[in-house]
Amino acid sequence: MSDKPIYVTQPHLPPLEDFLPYLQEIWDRRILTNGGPFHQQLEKALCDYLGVEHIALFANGTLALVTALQALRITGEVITTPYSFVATAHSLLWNGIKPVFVDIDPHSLNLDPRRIEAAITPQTTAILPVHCYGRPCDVEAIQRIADIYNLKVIYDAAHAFGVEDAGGSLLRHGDLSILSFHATKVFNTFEGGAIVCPDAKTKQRIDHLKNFGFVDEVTVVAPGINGKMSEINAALGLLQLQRVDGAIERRRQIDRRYRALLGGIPGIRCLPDSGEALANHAYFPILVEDDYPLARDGLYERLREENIYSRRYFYPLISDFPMYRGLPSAQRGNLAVAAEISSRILCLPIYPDLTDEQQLRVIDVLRGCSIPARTRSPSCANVPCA
Ligand code: T4K
Repeated sequence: MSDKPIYVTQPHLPPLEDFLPYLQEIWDRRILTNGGPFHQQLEKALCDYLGVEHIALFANGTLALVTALQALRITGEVITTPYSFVATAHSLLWNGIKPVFVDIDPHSLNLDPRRIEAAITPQTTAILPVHCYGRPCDVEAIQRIADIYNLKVIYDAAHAFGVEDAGGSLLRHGDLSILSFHATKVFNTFEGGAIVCPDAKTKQRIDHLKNFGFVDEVTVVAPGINGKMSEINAALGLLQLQRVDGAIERRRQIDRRYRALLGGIPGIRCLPDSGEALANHAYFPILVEDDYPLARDGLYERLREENIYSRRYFYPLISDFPMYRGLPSAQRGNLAVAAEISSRILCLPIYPDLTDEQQLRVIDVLRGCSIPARTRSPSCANVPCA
């Protein structure tokens, strides 16, 4: 067992001394939250960086999702993917909305537009796709369907910070997009999130909804929640933004090296480029195929024995959790591609501070287990590879 653990990710942080002046300002000002100066500065800075019109900051991505659905007054049924983090579907239940799961595309691993129409009913009001791993959905096909059936589109873009397609920010698509700035994300503010929206009126409604529905001291227009990002998180965001390009560049190098060194291993399949003009390399998912000597869970365990904590994002499927599995759309027959991918997926460690040596440790385990039993090194001898 190697001594230092390697996790699937590790938050990128600035030097502590760089943060202290921001803290001093907060201490001096005594404005800690409720849309303070750092909150406003970060909203503006993120609009500039991401190339979008309006951003409303949130305490986390889940509150942003819950509020986005309320902002557009979504009710009834919403079409979504089972292949995501559970917060995607939970945001629907929090709003009393019925999730309708639709299978994913085997290449993009995102909601398959070819299957959406068959799931639309008179109760359907919106589509909630996820740009899974920051890989773009088929935004044009989804919008075409939304236009025909008069549906709203809210993108769960929790993984898609900074991703661009040929026309610019991926976040400009749909009616709204939400982001997560959780510790595990490409851009983190410890906890945090945002809604990206195209017009000032919607942004104003979202701002009311994230502050209990208050418009002024005596006027409450909706049963809003407390979803505001605090000044400490916003200040950290301002500092993180100065370093995020370097962080994404380092992720890109790690991604390239994985591809170069894993490419030749039979049974290990890296996902191909998904066509984005600018990727963020938020995750490094691989598929463990039948011709690899270990099944996915065997490889996951083998890595753990070496103190390497890969993650099975996203297994189990959301539709397999108890609060969803009774839904007709949650039945396995309806979600065959998602079930298959979920059983083979493994996300390898990728984060800016991952060293070349640490990455090699990961690659060595994958390589070691791919060698047929007779020729395997002693360190792999106890692995049931055959
Ligand atoms: N939509 C999608 C598609 C999402 O993926 C998410 C969140 C959301 C919506 C909701 O956004 P938020 O409300 O979270 O802003 C993690 C994150 O908690 C979650 O934010 C994320 N998706 C999900 C994909 O991953 P876990 O349960 O895997 O986290 P955890 O604590 O096991 O962390 C993973 C590894 O990261 C750890 O093994 C070690 C490392 N780590 C983690 C934390 C929290 C650190 O080194 N330091 C840390 O502070 O869910």
